[in-house]
Amino acid sequence: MVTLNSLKDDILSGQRRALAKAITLVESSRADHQEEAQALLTQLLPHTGKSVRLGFTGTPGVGKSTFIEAFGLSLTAQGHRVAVLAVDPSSTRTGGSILGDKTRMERLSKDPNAYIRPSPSGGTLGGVARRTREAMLLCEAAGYDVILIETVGVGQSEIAVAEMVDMFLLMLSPGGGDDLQGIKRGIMELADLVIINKADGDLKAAALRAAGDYTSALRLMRPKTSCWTAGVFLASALEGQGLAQIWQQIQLFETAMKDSGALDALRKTQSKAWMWSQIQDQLIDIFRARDPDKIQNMEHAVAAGIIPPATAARDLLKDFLKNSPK
Ligand SMILES: Nc1nc2c(ncn2[C@@H]2O[C@H](COP(=O)(O)OP(=O)(O)O)[C@@H](O)[C@H]2O)c(=O)[nH]1
Ligand SMILES: [Mg+2]
Repeated sequence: MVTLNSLKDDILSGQRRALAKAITLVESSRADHQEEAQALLTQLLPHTGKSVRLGFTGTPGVGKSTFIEAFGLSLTAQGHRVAVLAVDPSSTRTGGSILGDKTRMERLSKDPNAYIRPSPSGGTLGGVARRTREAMLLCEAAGYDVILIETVGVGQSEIAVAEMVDMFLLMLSPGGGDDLQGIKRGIMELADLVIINKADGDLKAAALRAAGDYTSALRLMRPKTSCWTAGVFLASALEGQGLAQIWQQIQLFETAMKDSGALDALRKTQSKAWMWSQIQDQLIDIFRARDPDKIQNMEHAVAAGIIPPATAARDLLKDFLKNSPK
């Protein structure tokens, strides 16, 4: 495949258009595109893995996009190449994703050393996460050394992002609704770093108080890894405050994780988990497509309380396996 080979070379030489084309391929649901995308990823795999992978989460409005833009600009100014991706399972082709709202990242999107890709749209969270993860690998192959992934603060997408990055950063606002009780404990436990954003103007005093509260809360939690303790840092994305300190923390984290072997172990675990989630997703797709009428009937019967769910599942599985070539 000549075209695939030249696409590969163009990506490796850092051409944005080739990168965009490859991401489009990865995002396509067409079977032949998927085939090509997987072949391309296999070829590029040796050139991936060299970036710092960062996930940002927090309730909508906390300032993730503003922060990522300011942070991204500060990194490109230091000579880094920054890719910004998103996981937003709620985004649709017409509605646009959180990052589709380009007004907030206008400056970064004009930066030749930054590449911004909105969330893939449509489909299940699993599908959106796969496409983002593969886009991340393509960005790495294209030479981006810092990957920033923004997640919308709803449901499972945070966990999906936490499972594809090295470091998970939780952004909170000083008070403003997401107080201690409002934050899901589970998300707090996933955080490697907590950022209290909007520590500026009238909110500064509240931010300082919040930092104290969250620091105490973090102390009560089990550390994710033995080589790192999550801390709380203040920032103002709007004024560009705190960015340097947070970047320093990220570097300390990466060093600690690398030196202890924890980063390598984490990425291995993530890759294996990734394979299994793909098997799960694809099996379910095949399963659903096999006998949609029977599945629908079973769903009705289960909903109507005629057949127990577990019995229906066993029945459908038995049928499926009977009709599957060994
Ligand atoms: N005062 C203040 N406002 C901010 C800061 N960061 C973001 N904002 C504002 O908060 C709003 C939401 O920001 P946005 O980045 O879209 O939040 P996201 O939904 O988490 O991506 C916008 O009006 C921003 O201007 C900050 O550091 N200080
Ligand atoms: Mg946003």
